[in-house]
Amino acid sequence: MSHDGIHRMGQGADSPDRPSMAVVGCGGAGCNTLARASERGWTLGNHVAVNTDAQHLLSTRAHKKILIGRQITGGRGTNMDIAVGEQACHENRDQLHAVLAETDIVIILAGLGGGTGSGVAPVMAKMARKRGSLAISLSTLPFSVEGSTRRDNAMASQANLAQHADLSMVVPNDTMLESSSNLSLLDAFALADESLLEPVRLLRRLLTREDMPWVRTALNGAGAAHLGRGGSDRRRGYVKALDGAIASIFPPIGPNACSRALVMFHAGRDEPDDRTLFEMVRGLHLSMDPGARTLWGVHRDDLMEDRLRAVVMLATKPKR
Ligand SMILES: Nc1nc2c(ncn2[C@@H]2O[C@H](COP(=O)(O)OP(=O)(O)OP(=O)(O)O)[C@@H](O)[C@H]2O)c(=O)[nH]1
Ligand SMILES: [Mg+2]
Repeated sequence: MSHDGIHRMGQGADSPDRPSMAVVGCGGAGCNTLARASERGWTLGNHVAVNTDAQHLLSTRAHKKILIGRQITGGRGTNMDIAVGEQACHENRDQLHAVLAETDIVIILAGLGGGTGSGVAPVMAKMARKRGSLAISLSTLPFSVEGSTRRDNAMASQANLAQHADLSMVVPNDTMLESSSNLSLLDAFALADESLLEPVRLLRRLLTREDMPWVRTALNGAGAAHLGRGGSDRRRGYVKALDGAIASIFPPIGPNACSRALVMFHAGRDEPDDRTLFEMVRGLHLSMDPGARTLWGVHRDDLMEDRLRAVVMLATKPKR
């Protein structure tokens, strides 16, 4: 169903033809996020773990593991050196290229701040794009208390990702502490992992091959984007899920400054109905730039009962 720049994803098939997807965890945190998905039984595509740290790679879970930069790091990590992370990719270029072959969408996961994830994620994005895949990166920014080296690494990597990925989004770890200030570090990382994985899971559930031309046109070269997530239920009002997602968007931006939106709902089997969801999406669409493109879809599942989750990605006009 298409409607003045609005396209609904995941329509019309009981056993839809899915685009091929690779999910690449870069560095320790990226691999941990990916392993968490595997532990929960979520297959998001071909799970690829890439790290300079041999020990960590051994203990992680993925379909394919690639140790990079053994010659420069001796298999012991980069010790927070981005340049070493980048060099490590070049050492194992062929393996990295091979794992991206014939993949429609490459999702890149990393915790920015160290040397491996921050160095490797933008290189993977560049390689994926060069091969004709749509490259989407989702990464976390370090906690403020982690210090300036990690912050500077993250900022440099964030800029590189915005340049090389089709769509790049960041989630600040500090926001994990907003729900509860006495959260353990482990719990905070688990929440951070969830914030990266929810959009990937929904994308995986929704996208069909038929959607790909729309998705490519809308997202190709969109660059740095803004991610928000929200939830509600029947009692509080379904519209609050999308409003909450838009209010939580990082970095903060108003829809009126944007020309691209991707809205994914996770809803119960029967409600809210498609019409209600579409009206919510249309409201957002009409508040954006004239000529904006909006992609949306809903994944329904009995376990949601009368709850609704909304994930929103907004981007300004593509520059490339
Ligand atoms: N979500 C999540 N974030 C993590 C986890 N462990 C660390 N982080 C975050 O990710 C950032 C990068 O850390 P690592 O992934 O360990 O670093 P690396 O990319 O392996 O880089 P080097 O070890 O320096 O080569 C940290 O600064 C933390 O903010 C984790 O298990 N889950
Ligand atoms: Mg590491």
